[in-house]
Amino acid sequence: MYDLFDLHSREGEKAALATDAVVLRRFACGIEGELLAALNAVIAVAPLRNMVTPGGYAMSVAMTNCGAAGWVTDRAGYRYTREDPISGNPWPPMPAIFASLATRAAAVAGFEDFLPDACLINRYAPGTKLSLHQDKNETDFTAPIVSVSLGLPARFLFGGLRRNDKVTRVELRHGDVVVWGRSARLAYHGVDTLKDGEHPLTGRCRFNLTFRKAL
Ligand code: MD6
Ligand code: FE
Repeated sequence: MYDLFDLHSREGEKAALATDAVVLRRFACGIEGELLAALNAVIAVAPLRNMVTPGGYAMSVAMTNCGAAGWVTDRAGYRYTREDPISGNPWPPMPAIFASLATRAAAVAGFEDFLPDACLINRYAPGTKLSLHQDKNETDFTAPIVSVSLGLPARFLFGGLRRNDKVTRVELRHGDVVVWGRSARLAYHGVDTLKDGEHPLTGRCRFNLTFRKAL
């Protein structure tokens, strides 16, 4: 059912980004209304906020979490917490539609039985970006990461295991899902400065949902 199309095609179902990393084009299309409704319910309880890096800089991307664990950063460092530091309450539960999407996408990419316990929600406004980084605060690197793009398109940067390795650039559009793991699990990646635009479902922003097994 899923053929390998080239990385930059619009209609290709499944494109290799690197070894053990794939883009599932428009995989989330069809349930985006439900995803955004669930997203808004999470944000109503655990508002988006600009976290501070250990170095003291406010991140331009606004973030929140749902699930048993949430990724946070502050002057004390990067880590996962079970509670939202703003409210002191547990992060909102992961909506069933989120978890099932992540599990299905992982399976299509060759990772069976992915059960995420953390979903980081990122909101990019025009002009914001996410610098090249590795996701390495999780305890179990055998699980993949599933990343869902909603709203405005963004240029995603995907490198190798060393910061200076060559970077592949790929546009992620509304509904695209990226899955990576195994040899790509600790690859450097980032998001270029978001261009201005207007999306019918999200307005002037891009949302990204990143699912992980953190605990
Ligand atoms: C983003 N994503 O696409 C940022 N990390 O907005 C990430 O940092 C990310 O997409 C790990 C795995 C997938 C990702
Ligand atoms: Fe990341």
